[in-house]
Parts: sequence; C-alpha cells; structure tokens
Amino acid sequence: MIPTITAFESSPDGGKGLARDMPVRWALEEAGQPYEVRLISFAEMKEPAHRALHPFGQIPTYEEDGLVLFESGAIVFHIAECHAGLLPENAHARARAVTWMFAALDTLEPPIFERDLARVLEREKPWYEQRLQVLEESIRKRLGDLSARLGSADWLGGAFSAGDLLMVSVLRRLQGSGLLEEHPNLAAYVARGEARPAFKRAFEAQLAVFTSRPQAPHP
Ligand code: GTB
Repeated sequence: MIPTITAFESSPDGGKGLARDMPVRWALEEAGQPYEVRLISFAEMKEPAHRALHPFGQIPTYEEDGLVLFESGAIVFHIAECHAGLLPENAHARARAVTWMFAALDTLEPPIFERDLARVLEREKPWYEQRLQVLEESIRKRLGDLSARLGSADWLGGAFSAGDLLMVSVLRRLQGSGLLEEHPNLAAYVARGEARPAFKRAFEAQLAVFTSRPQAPHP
C-alpha cells in the first residue's frame, strides 16, 4: 500500500523545505517508496479528523495500511526499518546510526529551534539581542563538537544513514546564519546531503506545493 503523508497546504518557509514533512519525503525517496501527500491548512490541522491522526494537531503524519504515525523522527525511523539503505544491517552500526538520529533531534535541534523561534517571536523584546547571543553560543558549542567528530568523513557513521538524513535536515535551518559556515566541514556535509538525488526529488516535490500556491515568505 502506498503511504500517505500530510504537509502544509501553504508552507510558511517560502518553499525552503524546512518544515518537517521534508525529512519524511527525503526518507521515502531514499527508500524508493512512492507516497501520496495530503495537503492541509492550519485550520484543518486543529480539527478532530486530523487530531485523530496527530494528537498535537501538526504535520507531518504518516498513514499506511492501518498504521498511523506522527513525529517526523519516528516516521523516518519506521521508513528506515522497513526499507534497505537507511540503517546498517550490523546491529552495532545500526544502533550508532539511531544514536545520531536522536542526537540530531535531541541535542542539535533544540537550541537551533529556539533561535528560530526567538527571531520570530522575540525580535521586538528588550532582551532579544542578549537572548540571541546566548542561543547562538549554545549552537556554536554543539556545532564545534559535531564538526570535530565529523572531521573529514563524508557521513557520521561511515555510510550515509537516517542519522545523517536527520542531522542534515536540522543543520539546514542554519544555512545563511553564518553559524554553519564557521565550520566548512559541516557546510560541506549539508551540501553533500542536499546533492543526493533523493533529497533533490523531495525538495522539488515540496517546492512544487509552494509554487502552485504562493504566499508571503516566513520572516
Ligand atoms: N516534533 C514534531 C515532528 O518532528 O514531527 C514537530 C512537528 C511540527 O513542529 N510541525 C509543525 C506544525 O505542524 C510544522 S514543521 N506546525 C503547525 C502548528 O503547530 O500549528 C515546523 C516548521 C514550521 C515552519 C518552518 N518554517 O517556516 O521555516 C519550519 C519548521
């Protein structure tokens, strides 16, 4: 059965592929798994029909053969478990790749997400500059450590895995901030992820949604 995912009908990111349907689309493309997309509005997300799929009234969701999932990380993990190519066969290597999935979402993403939020919601507040500095310092620490670990390798665990897919997805939110660019190996790592044919297909698919329904870009 072809899975169906949900995505923003009008993405506030201006077609940059920063919403969380993007890693799910990317994983499905890596897996060679065709999928359908149901586009929903902000209002529809909060309606009971969607909340039955997603308790927090958000995107993305994933439906396949009676299975309903939410949380992009869990969805990517499910796809990676069901298809070859996103998680190594070897048990230890597999556990290490899963660890990088958690590291992307639990260690790298929180300060990056907080910075994005502060830039939108706290820009006019008197504490904004100070808060931004604190958040950027925290991001710098994480990026420094990640950069040291990646070194000159192409991917975090040898071969490309779902861990890289999520890590690249998280780091993309920093593109153009100057923070990612402080670490040429991380900027190159993100570029390597974006150069993958599966990434490009996923990106084009989400961009097509935006270009067919243009709206003002998110600040
Ligand atoms: N932990 C969940 C997951 O990983 O699936 C988080 C899901 C989530 O945050 N979904 C967001 C959503 O549905 C869209 S992706 N928001 C609507 C709501 O909560 O009412 C987050 C997002 C939104 C916008 C941008 N952007 O404009 O750049 C980037 C990311």
